Amino acid sequence: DNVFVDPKEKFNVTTAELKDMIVKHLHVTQGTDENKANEKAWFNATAAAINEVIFERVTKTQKTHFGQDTRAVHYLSLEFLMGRLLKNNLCNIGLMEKASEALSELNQDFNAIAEEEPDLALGNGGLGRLAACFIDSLATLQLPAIGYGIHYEHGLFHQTFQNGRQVERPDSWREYGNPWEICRPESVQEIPVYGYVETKYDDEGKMVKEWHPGRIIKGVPWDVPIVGYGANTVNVLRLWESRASDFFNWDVFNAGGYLDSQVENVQAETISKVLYPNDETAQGKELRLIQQYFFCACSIKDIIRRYKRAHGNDWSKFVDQVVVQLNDTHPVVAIPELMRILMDRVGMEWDQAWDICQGVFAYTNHTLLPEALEKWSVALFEKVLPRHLEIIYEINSRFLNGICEQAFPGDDAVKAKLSIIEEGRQKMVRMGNLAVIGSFKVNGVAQIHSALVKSDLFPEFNQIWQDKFTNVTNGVTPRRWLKSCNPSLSALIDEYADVDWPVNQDKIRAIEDLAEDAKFQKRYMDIKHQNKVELAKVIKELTDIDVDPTALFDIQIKRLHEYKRQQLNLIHIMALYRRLLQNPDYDMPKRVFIFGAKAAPGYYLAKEIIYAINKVADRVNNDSRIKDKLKVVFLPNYRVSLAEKMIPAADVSEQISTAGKEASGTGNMKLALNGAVTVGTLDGANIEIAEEAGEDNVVIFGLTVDGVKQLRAEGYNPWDYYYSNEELKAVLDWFDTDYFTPGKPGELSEVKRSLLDNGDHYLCLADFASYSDAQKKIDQLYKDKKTWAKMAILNTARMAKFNSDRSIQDYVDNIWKLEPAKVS
Ligand code: 26Q
Repeated sequence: DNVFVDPKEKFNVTTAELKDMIVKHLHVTQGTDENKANEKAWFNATAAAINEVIFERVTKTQKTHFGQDTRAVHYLSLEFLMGRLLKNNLCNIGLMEKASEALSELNQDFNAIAEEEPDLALGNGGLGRLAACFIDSLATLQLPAIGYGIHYEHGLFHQTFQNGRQVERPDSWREYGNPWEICRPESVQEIPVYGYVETKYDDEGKMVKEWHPGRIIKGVPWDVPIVGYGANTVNVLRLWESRASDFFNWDVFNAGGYLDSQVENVQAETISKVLYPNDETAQGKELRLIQQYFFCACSIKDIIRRYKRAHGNDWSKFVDQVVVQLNDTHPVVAIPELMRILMDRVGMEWDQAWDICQGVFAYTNHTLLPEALEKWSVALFEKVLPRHLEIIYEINSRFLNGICEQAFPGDDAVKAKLSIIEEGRQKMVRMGNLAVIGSFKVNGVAQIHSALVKSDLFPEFNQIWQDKFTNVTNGVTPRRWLKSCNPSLSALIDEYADVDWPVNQDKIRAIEDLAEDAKFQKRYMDIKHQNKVELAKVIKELTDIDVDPTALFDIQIKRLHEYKRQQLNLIHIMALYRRLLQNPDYDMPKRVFIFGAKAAPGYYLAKEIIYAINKVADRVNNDSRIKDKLKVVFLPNYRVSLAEKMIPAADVSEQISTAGKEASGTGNMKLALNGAVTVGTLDGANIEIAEEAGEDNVVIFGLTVDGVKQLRAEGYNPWDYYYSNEELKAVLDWFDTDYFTPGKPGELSEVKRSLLDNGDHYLCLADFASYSDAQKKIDQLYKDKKTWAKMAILNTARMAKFNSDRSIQDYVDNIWKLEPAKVS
C-alpha cells in the first residue's frame, strides 16, 4: 500500500517530448521562437510545459477529495514565503534531470533560466516559510488540505545598502505575470466592512441582528498549485486579491463622477496591495485589521461553499469535515466571523454555533514576546467590524461568567487577566485570549516554547483546559532544503541511502556509519568546499568582496532582531579583529562571517545594527595587517532563493538568541541538515537539535532559560560585565570612536548605548564570555579536519526529526485527525 514510487518513474515524458512542449509554449504562450526568446521567455515556456502535467493533477486531486468527501485542513496564514517554484516543482514531479537536458539540448543554460524567476516573497521570515514547508508536506503526505492567504501585489520589500544603510524598494513579483497562478472567477466572494448593526425582532419576537455594512469588497481567488513529492497529490494555495465591488459605485460613475468612483477602487485594492514588513511587533493599524478580516471572511465563505456543495444545509457534519489551523493570532478574526455567519445568516442559536466553532479552530502560537501579541483598540474594532465586536463581547461574558467563574470563583484579578477585553484608558481586544478561548487546541512550536506557553504566557488557561495545550516541533521540507538546494550532497546521499530518503528522512542515517570513513569524509568535505566556491562567486557578484573558500564560513541568516543578537556576533567579530591587531599571530583558522538579514523599516535599532556590521566589515575587509584572516560579508536582500545558495556552503550556523526568546527557529534545522555545526544557546529547537545531533556535534553556550530568569531576578546590570571584562570594555568603547566611520565619531554609538545605558535587554554582555569561549572551541575543532568532517556528517545524518513531514504527522495525529486520500 505504501510502496514508494520514485518521482522519476512517475511521468513517462521523454526529454525529446519535453523539448517539444517547451518549444511549443515558446510559440503559443510566449509569442516568440527559439531564436528570439530571452531567458524570461524560456522560463515562462518551461513553466507552462510542466504546468501541463501539474494542472491535470490539480483537477484529479480535487475530484478525488470531493468524490471521497474527505475531511480537510484549512491552513489560514497572512504569510506564505514560497520562494521560487520552478526547481522545486521539477524536483517533486521528478523531471529535474530531463528538463535540464531538454534545455541544454536547446542550447539554453538551465540555471540561468531558473534565476529569472522572482521569489514569491509573501512573508517576512520564519512563520511564513513554515507555512510554505507545511503545505509542501501536506501535499507530499497526500493529505486533503488548502492554504489560504493574501494575494499581495507587493511581497516583502527588496533590500539594498547605500553607504552601509538599509534602503527598501518595493517588490513586484508579478509585474510581468506569474506562470504558477490561475484566477478562479467562479469563486469570487463579496466581503462587508464598516457600517452599523441594527437590532430587530422577528415575527416570533426573537432578537435578530442586522449588519448594514458601509462598504463591500470583492475577493478574487488565485490558486497556486502545491506539488507533493511524487506528484500524486497536487493541492492548492488559494490567495485572495481585493477589488472594488462591481455593483458599488455605478451611480457615481454614471453621474459623471469617474474620478470619484476611482477613489473607492483604490481603497479596495489597497487591502491586498502590500505585505506588512514587521515581524514580532504588532502595530494596531486599521489597514492590517482589514487585511486580516478580508482574507478570513473570504476563506470562511469558501469553506462553507465547498461544504454545502456536499452536504447542503445539513450542518451536523461540519466539524467532521472541516478543521481550520490559525497561523498565529493574525487570522483569529475567523472565529467571530464563523459565529456571525452561523447565527446571523444560517439562523443558529448561540450554543450550537459556538460548539461548531470550538470543534473547528486550532491555534499555533509562534512567540512569547509581549510586543508581538496582537491587540486591537475596541474603538477601531467597532468602526471596522461592529457586529464582530458584539460577538466578541458575548464570547467573553459567557466565558468569564461560566468556565472562568467555575475555575476561579470570585477571583477578579484572574478574570481581568483572562478577559478578551483589556480594560484601561484605551480598551483593547486581546487576540491571543480570543484564540485560546475559541480553539480546541493550542500549540507551541518547540518543546521548550510550548512549555513556556503553558507556564508563563497562559498559565491560568492551562489550568482550566489541561488538554488544550500541546507541542508540535517545527520542521523543514528536505525536498527544498536538501535535495533541490544541495544537489551534490543529495547525489552522495543517494549512493548510500534508499531512494526514498526525501520522504523517509531517517534513511539518511545510513551515512552515520561512514562518519569516520576517510574516503567518505573527503567526498563530503569536497562537496562542502565546492558549495563554498559557488557561494564565494555569489559574494563577489553581490558585494565585490573576495573570500577564500578554504576559510571557515560562519553564517547568521534570519530577520534582524535584538533578541536574535546579531549584535553579539558583531562584538565578537570586533574582539577577534582586536586580538589580530594586537597579535598578528593570534591562532585562529581563517574565518568569513556572513550575514543575511532584513530589518523592519521602522525598527530603528535594527537598522543601526545593520549599519554597524557594514561599517565594521568595510574596515576589517580592507585592513592588510590582518592578512585576510578575518572577513565580514553582509549579503543584501536575504530571501529564500539566496538562503538556498548560502545554506549548503555553511560550516558554522549561528543560533544565538537569548534563552527563552526564539520560539523555535527553522534556519537552525536547514543549516544543520546541510552539515553546518551549530553554535547556539539552549533556546527553541536548538535544544532538540543538540539532542538529535549529539552533544559532541554542536557547541552550546550561554545562559539557560532558568539562568536568564535568575539573573533578572537578581537584578541584571550590564555595567558589571563591562567593567570586569577588559576586552569587552575595549570593544564597546570602540563604537564611540571614528575607527569604523572615519571622521564621524559616534556614528555607531547607538549600538553601545543599547547594550549599556538602555539595559541590554537581551543579555548580550552576560553571554559574551561564554560565546567567545564557544567560538574558540569551534576554532580548535575546525583545525582537526577529521573531527570536523565527522561532526558535519553526523549533523546531516541525524536531522530526520526536523522533517516537516514529521511535524505535519504530529498535527494530523494530535490535532487534525485527517486521513490521506490516494489520488489515482
Ligand atoms: C503582527 C501584527 C501586525 C503586523 C505584523 C505582525 C507579525 C508578522 C509576522 C508578527 C509576527 C510575525 C512573524 C513571526 C515569526 O516569524 N515568528 C517565528 O516563527 C517561526 C515559525 O514557528 C519560529 O521558528 C521562530 O522562532 C519565530 O520567531
